Amino acid sequence: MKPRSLLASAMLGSAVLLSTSAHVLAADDEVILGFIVKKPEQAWFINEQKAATALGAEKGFKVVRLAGEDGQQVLSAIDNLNSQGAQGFVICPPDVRLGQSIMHRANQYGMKVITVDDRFVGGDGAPLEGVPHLGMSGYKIGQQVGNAIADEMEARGWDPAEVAALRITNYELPTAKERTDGASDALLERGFVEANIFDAPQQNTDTSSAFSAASPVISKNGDFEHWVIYALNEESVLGGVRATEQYGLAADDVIGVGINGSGAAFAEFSRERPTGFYATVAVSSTSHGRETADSLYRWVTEDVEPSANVETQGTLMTRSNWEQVRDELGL
Ligand code: FCA
Repeated sequence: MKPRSLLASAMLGSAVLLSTSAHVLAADDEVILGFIVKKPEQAWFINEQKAATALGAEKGFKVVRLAGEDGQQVLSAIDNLNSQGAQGFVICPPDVRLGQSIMHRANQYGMKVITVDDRFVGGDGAPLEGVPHLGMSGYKIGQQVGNAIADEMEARGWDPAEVAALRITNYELPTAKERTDGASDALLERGFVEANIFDAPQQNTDTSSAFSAASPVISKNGDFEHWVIYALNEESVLGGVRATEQYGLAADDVIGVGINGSGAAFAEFSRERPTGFYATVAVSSTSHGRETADSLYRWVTEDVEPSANVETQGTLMTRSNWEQVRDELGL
């Protein structure tokens, strides 16, 4: 460990950062926080990092935005943060099972860590204790998705016996499972036929992996004329919608409902003609970025321990209200 980091760690141990020794270390007094995300190209994560940076500009701390698309890249990002003198970082990890190794590296440097969106799990599959987290209330938001689909099926007068569901799954990620489970349960409560739900397991949480997972499932069940689509996020639902288009289904025959309410959904709602992407449950990525950065900042500077787990809520966003919801959520 570099002497500078040792010193920084020692300082972090004290509740008052601006202690008597602080004047000697003027350069180290600057608060520097990392914000590492698994998918730096996705609008959700771009906005989270942007919001954290904006808060830093307001409050006087620096945010270093980094990509962590796999374990190796995350560990290098942490090394990089240490060499810049960072006191901690917020992270949405590329794989929640990396929690222990990420914490090991962070602890070596005396850095504080908060997870956002995807929560670390330990060897037993349960959330890793001791790492504060802020994320969506997955099951509830999933139920909102299921109910929005059921409402729209009714509005279109579809007979549930003749509707197939494309459930794009990612069961290795607990927040993804909670969301699709919530949607399935709500749909079943509303009379959806369980045998008509078809799983398309995706390898990743993006549009292309969802498209690859969805295409064979749609062609294998070509007897169905009406499809509903849900997944952990709108990027994945968009992959499913693109697969129905490629198969030749019309927008009127598809009801896709996503989750996030990010630029990916805005672009879709801005198209001249409606597509099968009917709606999304929007959550404020701005608040996710701001709140986690703020908690970390207060933890580092005032020793205020963040809440163990904060769950955020969503609002249904459709082609007709998306601009209003976007503004309400500060997106
Ligand atoms: C996960 C998803 C993202 C976003 C976030 C809150 O990380 O992959 O798209 O929904 O949770």
